[in-house]
Amino acid sequence: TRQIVVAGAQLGPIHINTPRSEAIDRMIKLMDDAHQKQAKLIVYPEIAPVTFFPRHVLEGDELEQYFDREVDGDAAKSPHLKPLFDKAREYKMDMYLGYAECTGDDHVHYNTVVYYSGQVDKVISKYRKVHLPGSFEPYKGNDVTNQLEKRYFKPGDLGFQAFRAPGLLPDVVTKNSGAKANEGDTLGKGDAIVGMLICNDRRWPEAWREYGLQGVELVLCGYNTTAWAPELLGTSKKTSTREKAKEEALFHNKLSITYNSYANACFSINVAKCGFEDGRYPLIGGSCIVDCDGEVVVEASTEEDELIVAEIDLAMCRRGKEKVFAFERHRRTEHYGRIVGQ
Ligand code: CDT
Repeated sequence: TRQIVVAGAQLGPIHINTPRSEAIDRMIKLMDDAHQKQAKLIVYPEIAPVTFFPRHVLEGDELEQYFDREVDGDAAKSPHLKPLFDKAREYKMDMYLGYAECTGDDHVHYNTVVYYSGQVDKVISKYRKVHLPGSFEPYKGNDVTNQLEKRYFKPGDLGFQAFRAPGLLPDVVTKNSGAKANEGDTLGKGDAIVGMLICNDRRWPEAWREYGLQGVELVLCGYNTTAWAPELLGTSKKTSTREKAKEEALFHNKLSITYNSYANACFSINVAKCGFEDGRYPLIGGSCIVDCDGEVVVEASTEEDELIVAEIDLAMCRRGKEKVFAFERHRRTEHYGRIVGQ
């Protein structure tokens, strides 16, 4: 077996005026809980410690306050995030941490996540969101919900690089799931192959398949998904009320993560920031850990801070990777040209 306890740290609303330190305290409380439950990995939502600011029209310092420079646990570079790294180091816990990134000299903005390995005490991977939803120009009207990610971020430029999380699995592990992160790569005994997505990416099978083709065993994805924004989502007879629109948003979340986990024979940990931010903007919950057969193993039941935990066995991925989704035997790439614009 390749068993491991993993956790998703769903966050309830973070308002414009929620102090950053208060949000970090809440995140640490969830990490304490994860540690008590023996979790080796914790996944936080997209742009975790602040309100989902792309819904607002912002400029200058009002906008820049939400961005962090280099996030690697160094106090000088990202002081308010340091307590999370300190705690993860103490607990030897791996961490997926989403934040809004502003690069060094050229000041490019990305919607970013880093993977910190508590085993080697280092940020070992970074991913920048590729699929940015919404619009560049704000929607018109007084009571609209904007999603200005195309305005505030550049599309990610790092692609979908699966990576090996060293020593994430216990030492007793003897056999991997048949997965390889790269051509010719052999897994260390305790390594797991991990891929990272951010929110809207989870709706795109191409993103998952990029990881699937690298033998991914565990996909991590944080999200902020509006439950009601007709300007963004469009309307239909089925989504005429706020209640129905939210039901549909939850359904599409689950549809995306369950099918793509199945079709790539991998587990996934999907984590929301949710509830009503500023008492006005509803975000869906529905954080889930999904297994490699597409089944939900555990699901959040609130729209508040809530830890979901599961013991999963990455060896289960082997069946899908060797049978139904043995890509090298069954894919017919000669017919897939349109997908990459050939
Ligand atoms: N943050 C983010 O990417 N949100 C989008 C909003 C809905 S667009 C269908 C999402 O995909 O959840």
